[in-house]
Amino acid sequence: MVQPLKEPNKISAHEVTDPAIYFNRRNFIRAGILAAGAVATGLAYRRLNPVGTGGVKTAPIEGLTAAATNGATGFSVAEAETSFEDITHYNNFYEFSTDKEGVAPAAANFDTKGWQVSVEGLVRKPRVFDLGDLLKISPPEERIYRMRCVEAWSMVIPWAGFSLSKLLDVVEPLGEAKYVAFETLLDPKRMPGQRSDVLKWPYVEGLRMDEAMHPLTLLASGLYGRALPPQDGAPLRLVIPWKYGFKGIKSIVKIKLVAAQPRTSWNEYASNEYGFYANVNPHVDHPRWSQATEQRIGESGRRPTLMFNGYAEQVAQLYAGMDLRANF
Ligand SMILES: Nc1nc2c(c(=O)[nH]1)N[C@H]1C(S)=C(S)[C@@H](COP(=O)(O)O)O[C@H]1N2
Ligand SMILES: [Mo]
Repeated sequence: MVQPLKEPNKISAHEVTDPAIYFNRRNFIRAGILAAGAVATGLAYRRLNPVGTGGVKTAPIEGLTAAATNGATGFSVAEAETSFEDITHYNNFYEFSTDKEGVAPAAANFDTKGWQVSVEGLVRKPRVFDLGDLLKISPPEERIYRMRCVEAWSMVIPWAGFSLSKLLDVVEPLGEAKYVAFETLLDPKRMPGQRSDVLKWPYVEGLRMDEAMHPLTLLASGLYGRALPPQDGAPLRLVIPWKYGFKGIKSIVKIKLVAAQPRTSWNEYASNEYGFYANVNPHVDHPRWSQATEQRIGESGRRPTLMFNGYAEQVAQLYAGMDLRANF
């Protein structure tokens, strides 16, 4: 979304570099490292030796296991994982920078000590969780999901976390709760991008209750077997793999169960371009670009975008009977 927000004369050279060219250059640089890594893939290896950490040092996540699927599918895609280097150096996180490569350096010293998350609203047991207590609700699982940004690039990311439903169960939602509203930290001292009015702060997002309770909806605290780096939304973010990336709100401090559809940041910014649902849909183009194909970061060429980002089998029934063109 960066380029459309800026005057042409404010776009720096690297922002207009085609992602394919940019990443092929970087792939070339790390080809040697990857060749060594390819013979020793797997959770244990990655946990100890994330490929190309690029100076990102976060704690390993203890007790990480594969998702307990109970026969359900979609928790792990069999597609090449995007490198740790790309996942942590090509970011959208406007609280730090609107420049994708500028986010990692701007967020490097983001301090999450003492982090708390308030879970409130239409629940029987509202509670302010210390992060450590929240993370004890359920064991961390590795979930390998596709991630499709509305800007038509994509990645495959091995997240760590557990289903949001586990947290919601703890606070006991009331029958009147129909939606869940999420908020990012508001603190312009620690998040310098909030001193600009590029978006209205804090960043807010929302889901319908059944979307929030879907087992694929992930409360993520890590990636590649380590705690989330700041640029990816430390210490806690949302990941909804069948929706455009902007629904995956980062650095969450508040989760509120509500009766009415909550406001969401990008919808408020441009409601004709970014809907509340934001389900990945190759048949509904963005007003200014096609959504039919995408650039998988680290690959050359484009691949077709899949309905619900390839998770139709798991989630299409949530939208049965809805007009997906009107509810985009
Ligand atoms: N608080 C907050 N959350 C955010 C964003 C943001 O700017 N601020 N950007 C969103 C967008 S547009 C995308 S594509 C993903 C990017 O996640 P990643 O940088 O970890 O790949 O985060 C989403 N969550
Ligand atoms: Mo995005």
